[in-house]
Amino acid sequence: MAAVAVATRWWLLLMLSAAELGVAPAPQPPNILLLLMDDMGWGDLGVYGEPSRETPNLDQMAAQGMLFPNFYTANPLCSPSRAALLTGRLPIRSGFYTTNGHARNAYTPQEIVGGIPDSELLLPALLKGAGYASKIVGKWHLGHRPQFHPLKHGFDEWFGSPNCHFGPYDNKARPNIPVYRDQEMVGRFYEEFPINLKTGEANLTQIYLQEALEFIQRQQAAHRPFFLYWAVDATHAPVYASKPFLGTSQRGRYGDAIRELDDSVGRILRLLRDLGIAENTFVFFTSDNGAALISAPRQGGSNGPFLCGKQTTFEGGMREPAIAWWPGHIPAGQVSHQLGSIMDLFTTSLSLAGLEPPRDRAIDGLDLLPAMLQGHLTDRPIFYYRGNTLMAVTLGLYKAHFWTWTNSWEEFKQGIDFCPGQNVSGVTTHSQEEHTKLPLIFHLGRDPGERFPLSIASIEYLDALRRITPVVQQHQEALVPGQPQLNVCNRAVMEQDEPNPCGMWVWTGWVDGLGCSQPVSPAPHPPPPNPAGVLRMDVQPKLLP
Ligand SMILES: [Ca+2]
Repeated sequence: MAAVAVATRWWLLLMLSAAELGVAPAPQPPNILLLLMDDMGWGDLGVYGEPSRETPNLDQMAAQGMLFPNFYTANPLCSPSRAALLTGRLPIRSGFYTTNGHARNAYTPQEIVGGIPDSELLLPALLKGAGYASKIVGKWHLGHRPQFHPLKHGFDEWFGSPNCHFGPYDNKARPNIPVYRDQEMVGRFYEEFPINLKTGEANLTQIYLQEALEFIQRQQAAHRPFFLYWAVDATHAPVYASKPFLGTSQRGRYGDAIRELDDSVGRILRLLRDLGIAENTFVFFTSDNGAALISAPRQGGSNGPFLCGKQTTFEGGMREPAIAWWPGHIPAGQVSHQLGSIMDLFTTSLSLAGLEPPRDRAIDGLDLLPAMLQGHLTDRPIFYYRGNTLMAVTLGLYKAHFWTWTNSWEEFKQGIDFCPGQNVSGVTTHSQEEHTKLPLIFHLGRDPGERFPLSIASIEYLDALRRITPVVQQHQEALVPGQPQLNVCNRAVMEQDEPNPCGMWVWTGWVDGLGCSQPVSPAPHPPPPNPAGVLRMDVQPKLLP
């Protein structure tokens, strides 16, 4: 990998040559700014048709750049999606999945033992090879234990949190979520970083904005290329906004959060222009998974015409808003119908830096620069996973479901609904339905809402199946799953100020409405001895088969 990096550091060679000759250095590679929203849906932006028209800055960003209406995440949940963005690899390759249940989503709650493996190469670590300074602002979600933190995986700076802003907790059985500056914990949500659940007021987006602006200014002054990963979470329930934005949206509190994020993006882009570095800064805006309809409409967004939302592998869970902006390079006001993936941001960023992706592993991301700069379209499949189960694939306009499932009847009866108002018989099923022999196939052009499966007796179905089958076979035959990282929970790994006197606990149940490995009840006292210090969650999830 290092050899590849050296060989392709064209701009660095130019700079060195220029220095030897005593002339002005060649231009730097472009700065890279990835704006990742949390649970924001495809239909939440004015430019995507949201009727309230409350995202003027994002709409303008699209008008000055390129819109990708067919852009996908790699998993309908935060942690695996973010792992995919930073590694360029499907979560099943990087180990960001669980095998505790079939087709089971998993993320990194406070008691997760695993995290991003050292063997994974993350984008900031690779960009370092091209001289980039890297910062993450906001939510990490790739493991909260120290060995998994951003600064151990290539970032130079971090301001934010390893977990979601759930809470408040009692700080006894469960601590509030910590907030870090680099390696140092500087406070916790609901304490030093308050979130008022009653009013929805929190200043976090403003803090994250200032962190971004300050970093950009500092790197520009140092004439150093930068990678800024702005991973804000105001649109993840509990949604929040700062006082000036509260009550300003026609959409309620979720809209307030969107309006503040939109305003922040506008301020970031304005700063790039004011500093004269807009033409040397590539900016990409997207979201980590579809809107959480389980929280809608008060605390969740819109997936536009698409079916269901977060947690599902229907379009509403996986298709994301996406805008590329690079004045002077990406032509303004364009729409690309390239099937894009969040994993492409990895490969595209390396390409921008003059680097090639690692060759010692499978990389799923494509370089989107040909699509952005020359309008080239590349045929590629989009794979939809839950856990280690391949649920569906899209090729061209055809989407084939090998498994359909939303959530269990048990959850559904408790009022947990990933597809409110969108029941499609035989499609939004509450038992896991296998279609591996004869997949349910939809034409997303005629039927973006996945309501009308093609007849299996039709020529169109057979033609689509003939195209899809070899692509899936090739993918599955070549696939080498990573060691699953999200199988094991242990309460003792939570970030307490004091060592946890309870020691190890075996947890026997799950709350899975959030898709997390959330233990709910301790085993009978006393906990069994566990000299290894790690307990395996070998109990099948209570609510998900
Ligand atoms: Ca999310």
